[in-house]
Amino acid sequence: MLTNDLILRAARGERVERTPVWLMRQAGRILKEYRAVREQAGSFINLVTTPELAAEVTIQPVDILGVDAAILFSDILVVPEAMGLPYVMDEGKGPRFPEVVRSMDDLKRIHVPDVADALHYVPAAIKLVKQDLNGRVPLIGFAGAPWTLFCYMTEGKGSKTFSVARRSLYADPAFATALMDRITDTTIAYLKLQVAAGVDMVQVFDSWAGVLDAHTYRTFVVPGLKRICEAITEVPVTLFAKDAWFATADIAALPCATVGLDWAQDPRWARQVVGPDRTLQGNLDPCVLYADGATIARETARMLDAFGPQRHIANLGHGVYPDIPVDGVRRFIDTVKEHNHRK
Ligand code: 1CP
Repeated sequence: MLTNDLILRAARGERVERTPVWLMRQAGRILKEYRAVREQAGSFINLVTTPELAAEVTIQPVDILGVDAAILFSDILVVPEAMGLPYVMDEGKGPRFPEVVRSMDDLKRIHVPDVADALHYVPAAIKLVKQDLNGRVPLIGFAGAPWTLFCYMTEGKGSKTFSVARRSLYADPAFATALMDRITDTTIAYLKLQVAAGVDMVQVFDSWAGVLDAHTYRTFVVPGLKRICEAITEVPVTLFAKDAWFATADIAALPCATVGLDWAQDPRWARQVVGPDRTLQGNLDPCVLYADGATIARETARMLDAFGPQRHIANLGHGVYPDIPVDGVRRFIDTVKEHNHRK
């Protein structure tokens, strides 16, 4: 039994006494306590693959910040790794794939793995987190969306345009479809593994949705998201497609519980497009949290009023930046918890 199930109730469209709140990337570099465990782990990959340490940093924001949910500490890139494409983390630079997948021939190295074996450390961490949380708040599991993983697997690293990934959609559609299908199958199995281990809801991050046009997103990406939503029936699913305002209606048509919004989306416009039957999550500009406390409180209140008191999960419009002051984060969380909606 969960003592605080506000997020689950909000996701399911049940009444809540107040708006629940968590932050994307809350388990991470904003906390000095995270940086200490990260140092102890020696490397990012060691932290991700050591269940005791991953569990510890997952729970830190619940204890330190008072958020209404924990999110499993991991990374979206563990899925390509399990499929045969290991990543490396360059200190201070971010992740990179030494090898890439760009042709039918390369695809021979990529398989749909037995996730329980390849990603065994994930359910182990989930079980430890659930034990330690002891029902205080729900645990969110996650995966990268197939398109976002496709971007990293073809490009090999972050990019502003992901033009290698986009090029392959038009230059070699048979390869692109085959790779997307394999990623989607693996993602479904991976999310089901997380659910079986005990996560209470899941979020799918399509961080690079915004590099595609509306038609290509609808025809090439949405079918995979649909398969994921239809497969995960046990817990509420949140779809977060960043910079993809053009796809908001397509996403709202899928059987997901919650639609995540980046900060560029107008909450009232999104509500109109999405309709009344989905929960919205978001969407304060993370940069607001660099401001003084009064500004953070004012902007957060403005956002809360725009969404209204029900069917909303408060969050930022993207992950919290590593150098945002913890005091700003606290001010955001406390403002949500204390907010009285204008009747
Ligand atoms: O040394 C470090 O601490 C590295 C920083 C870091 C952290 C803390 C990375 C590298 N990943 C993570 C954890 C992480 N990644 C979480 C933890 C749970 C939480 O939210 O608190 C989550 C959900 C992710 C998901 C993730 N990884 C996304 C999707 C969300 C988003 O921000 O858009 C993406 C795109 C990644 C790839 C990735 N991993 C790390 C970096 C720096 C990046 C971006 C790479 C790039 O595009 O250049």
